[in-house]
Amino acid sequence: MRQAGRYLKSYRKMREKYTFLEMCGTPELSAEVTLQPVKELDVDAAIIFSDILLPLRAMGLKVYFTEKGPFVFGDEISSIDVGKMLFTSEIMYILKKELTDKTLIGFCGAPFTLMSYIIGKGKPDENHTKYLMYNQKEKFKNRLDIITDSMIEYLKLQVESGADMLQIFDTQAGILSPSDWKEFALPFVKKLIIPFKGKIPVAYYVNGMSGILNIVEETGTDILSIDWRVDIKDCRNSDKIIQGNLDPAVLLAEKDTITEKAVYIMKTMRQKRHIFNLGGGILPQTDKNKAKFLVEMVHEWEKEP
Ligand code: 1CP
Repeated sequence: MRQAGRYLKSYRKMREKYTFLEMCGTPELSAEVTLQPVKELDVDAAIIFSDILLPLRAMGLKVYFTEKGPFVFGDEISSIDVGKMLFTSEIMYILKKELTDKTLIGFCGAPFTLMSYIIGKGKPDENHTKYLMYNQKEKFKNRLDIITDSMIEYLKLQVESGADMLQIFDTQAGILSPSDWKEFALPFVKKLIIPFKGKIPVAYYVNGMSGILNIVEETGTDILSIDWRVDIKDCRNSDKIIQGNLDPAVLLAEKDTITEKAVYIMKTMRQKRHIFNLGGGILPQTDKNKAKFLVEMVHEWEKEP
């Protein structure tokens, strides 16, 4: 989850010189930022420095990142021109050379989440999204189809360029009722995952969906990445690999609290297939030393029989 970003001094220093888009679009810079948390924290995986909204620029939309957050303009979306995303390949080629014993994670936004960002012009608007979902159902689903097919192309590009694992972020799907999730999220996520089944591990990240963990299993994902609102013990019997789910805010606490909360997760998932991770993006005010402390503790714990 958002390993790079604003909590690292090295990142903030680079951000003084370049805009976020410059950093994402310049392979050498993006690769350098991707590597910062790997070098500084010794995490086991690197997620490429980009954003779920970036490929929308190759789909006929305008996307900007400002102090106030992202902005997305334009209503008509078209299928992705993957040629415009080739800088992503270049980033991955650079990273593959550097990351010999670490997993390289490629990613994209899930169709419903991207749709919410498009409708909200960069800031998801729950009610307006649902209004269009109910009142312009066919158009809504057509657009979800275009997004799904485009993200398949974009993920394929990342796999061809060396991704070891894929993560699909469905940060907004938690606003849906279980039946709406089944209609407006599930079929598209399923379709998105199918081309990669058995070829490369796919993680599906859900946020705020504790009530429907069982149906989320239907996506066909290999790894279910969960937020911190779920008690991880409720996932112990899942047939998926579980990824998560420490509350990122725990890293603002003292070390004994960090230890207590992390150990609960590790003890609960002992003997299970589990990837330790935060349940959401790391907070900008996080002290790097505490993040490092957590990584070291998890590594120590893994060594125990
Ligand atoms: O420096 C800055 O001002 C830019 C801040 C920033 C960063 C560091 C944004 C804008 N995006 C990112 C990078 C990013 N975003 C990565 C790359 C890996 C990394 O940094 O380590 C990834 C995987 C994302 C994914 C992303 N972007 C999600 C899904 C995951 C999640 O956090 O829920 C979402 C919803 C976004 C949208 C987005 N991008 C940026 C902002 C400010 C937002 C709005 C939502 C938010 O604040 O999280």
